[in-house]
Amino acid sequence: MPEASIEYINFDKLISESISEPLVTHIYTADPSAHVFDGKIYIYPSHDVESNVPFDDLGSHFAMEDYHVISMDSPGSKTIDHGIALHVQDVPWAKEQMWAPDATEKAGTYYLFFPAKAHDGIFRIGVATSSSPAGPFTPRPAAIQHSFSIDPAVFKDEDGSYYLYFGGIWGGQLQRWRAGEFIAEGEGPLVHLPADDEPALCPKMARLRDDLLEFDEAPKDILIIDENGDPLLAGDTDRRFFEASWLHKYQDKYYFSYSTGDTHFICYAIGGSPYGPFTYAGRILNPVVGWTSHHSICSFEGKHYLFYHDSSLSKGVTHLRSIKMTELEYDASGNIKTISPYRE
Ligand code: FUB
Repeated sequence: MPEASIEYINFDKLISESISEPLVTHIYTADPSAHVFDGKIYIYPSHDVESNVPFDDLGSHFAMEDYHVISMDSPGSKTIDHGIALHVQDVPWAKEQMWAPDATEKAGTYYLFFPAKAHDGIFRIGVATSSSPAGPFTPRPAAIQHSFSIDPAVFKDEDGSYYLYFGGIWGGQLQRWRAGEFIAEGEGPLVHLPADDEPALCPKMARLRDDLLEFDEAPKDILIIDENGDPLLAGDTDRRFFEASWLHKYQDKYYFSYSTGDTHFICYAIGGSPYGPFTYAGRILNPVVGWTSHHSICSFEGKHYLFYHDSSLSKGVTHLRSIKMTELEYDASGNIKTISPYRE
């Protein structure tokens, strides 16, 4: 496990071998969701903090309380921290654990989608709005109806439809929703997971209502299939979905990308519709220092960028991460070239 192997890593060497630097160093940030608004890059990350909560497989040590928005005029330029954009204390339905957010824009209003644990201990997804991409954001009084689990990612299609992708297993609680309602009993993240030879749990998606404040349909499974058309199995931990959904379009195809969690890859799958199915296509990012891996993909002036995080700045502390970016390339067939985050 990464925690146990930390003592064997030479962090100074690793930092010098990183292909990119942290985008901000005055705070810890993670889970970067990047978009271009008004010609600038806006990044919506988690804001990592020291929690003194012991490490566990539910991610209880990720005890974040607020969000900051980071912007930059262009890749490589100075980053600006716009301060607190939303705090858990201002969200009536949320109790704790402000995990990976995302944002979008419609008709001059900016929408921040974020997961948090509600007062009953169940993860839900909320929306907050602002007239500025930098916030501050005003939260809705209640979470999105019928929302659950974590890691919302919003995708605007060319026809003007908006879709929300979400879900995460283990601490993200997706395994507790297998029967369509939350299974409260059973401690630990592994209790309700499928067996290794059963289909893996699917990420979820739903089209958003015109006002982007609620789902317009019941959340659906996103099927990730292998080269034979069969669903990836739960035991296929190098390829199956764990958390950190992202959707982008390239050359008229839909690319669904995600983290494999306990095997630490960012992978992707390609489909012909925002609803999938998506055929597994390969790895985008090899493992980073730290347990989690989370990303987004954003284009700026004709180039494509991978936004990701690692724990090299904190010298391996799992819950103290730093956002980074690097160029992402496609080959002539539309496959993404795998990125290694440290030079060999
Ligand atoms: O930042 C908390 C959680 O860690 C995110 O929701 C996951 O995607 C993982 O990065």
